[in-house]
Amino acid sequence: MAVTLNVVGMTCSHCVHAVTKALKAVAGVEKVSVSLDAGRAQVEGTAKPPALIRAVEEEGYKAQMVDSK
Ligand SMILES: [Cu+2]
Repeated sequence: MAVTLNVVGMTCSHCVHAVTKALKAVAGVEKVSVSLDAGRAQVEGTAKPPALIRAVEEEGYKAQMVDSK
């Protein structure tokens, strides 16, 4: 499964790192790709979208799911 999240609030590479790390820590996540310019995070693996959104929000950013397949 691949989930694309819209992530609001990232302003620099540290934010990208924080979001990437938080998503990678979610059980079932295999691959994470975060784009600062696009404000998007792409996550591959078996983790459920709500768990991914929660992980991003715990870092202080806002996230919405834009695509899941
Ligand atoms: Cu930052």
